[in-house]
Amino acid sequence: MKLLHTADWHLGRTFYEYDRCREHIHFLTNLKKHIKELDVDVLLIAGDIFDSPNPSADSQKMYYTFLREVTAENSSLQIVIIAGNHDSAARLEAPNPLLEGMNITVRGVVKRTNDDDIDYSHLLIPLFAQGETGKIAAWCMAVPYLRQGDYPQADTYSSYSLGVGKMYKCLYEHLSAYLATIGTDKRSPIIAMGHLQATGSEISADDRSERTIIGGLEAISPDSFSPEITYTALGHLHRAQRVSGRENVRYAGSPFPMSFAEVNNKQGFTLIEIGNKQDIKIAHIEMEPLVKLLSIPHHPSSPSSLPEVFDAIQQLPDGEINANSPYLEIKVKITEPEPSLRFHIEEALKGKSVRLARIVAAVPKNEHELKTAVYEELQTINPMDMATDIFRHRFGGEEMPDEMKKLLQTVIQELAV
Ligand SMILES: [Mn+2]
Repeated sequence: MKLLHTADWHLGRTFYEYDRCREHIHFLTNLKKHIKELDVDVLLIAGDIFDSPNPSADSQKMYYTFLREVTAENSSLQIVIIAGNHDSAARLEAPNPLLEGMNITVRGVVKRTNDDDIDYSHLLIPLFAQGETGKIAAWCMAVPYLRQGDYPQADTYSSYSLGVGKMYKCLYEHLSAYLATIGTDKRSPIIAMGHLQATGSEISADDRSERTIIGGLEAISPDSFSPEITYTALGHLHRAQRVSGRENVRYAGSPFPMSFAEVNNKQGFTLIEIGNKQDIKIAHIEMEPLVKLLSIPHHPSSPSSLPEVFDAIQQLPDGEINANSPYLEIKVKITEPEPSLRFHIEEALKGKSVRLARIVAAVPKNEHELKTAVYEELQTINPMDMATDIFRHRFGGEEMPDEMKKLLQTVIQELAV
């Protein structure tokens, strides 16, 4: 059985003022090609399909065109999609009556049973392999991004990380109990899905969308995923990676760089092959992005002086600017205000086949420290860090009490999109 794991498409995302629609179409075309060539049984999309809970008509059209075409081309392909923190859970699920007819299952909302318990069975999706009609080949625990109240209470504070951990545990127990009642003696492979931040994973240096829900308290222990689970398909972090050294607990990563911080990630998707004896082969398939991201200086940690920037601009390829021209960021060290900096850089870039995305001007505070003062950088500050800093200043170095942190975290969690 072959499964393809992808996540964090962020359809509709813009990059500075540039539209990335062509890059998304390029990715989806490639994905379709691979699904057909590899003869994939199940496609898993682990959240953040759209960049916004209220996606544009164009983004929605791109998504539905992909679903329509990929299922038409591969008649027995099954697709399981979970909502991420950027998606609207209810909106993503709304077309389910149509999608179910195309062998596509979307899970965004955690439903309740009549006696107000979590409806675990709704999140358990049977998976089928091609050519074995009617025979369940594996089970998928399709857990969307969880908001407060979606998960069982695990302690008196109703902590997020413990609650999410308990969610997977209960779901696994629910599935095991069900398999026992139907008398399955041979265990089927189990695939878990999730959109969360797992401890022991690396985040991109300045990705605001990832960081808004990262504050330490809500990172999920990878122990939440039982060793009995054949593969855990995660979304949310944009870097493809294993979690805590576990081969079979992975982030697929985003399909192309969403920020300059992600430029060295290996973007693509992950192929999982499960053999008859539940032996598993995992391979990350890298994909060349349609549009490259360039940085001056090439090494991002130290900004260049203005003459160095002009030198580097000279080295850029000449040519017309088109929709495939690379995006460029320039990090420049300045010692005094340079009101015409942008103008001079734009002049120097004339005739170069690049699209200027951003200029970061760094002013040295003293010899050893560079202070960067751009709006984007302010956005990268974790709200929890900001609040605890202010608390410390205002109350004479006193730390914010844990209970207050947890309450604040709940609010940040609710607002995180
Ligand atoms: Mn996310």
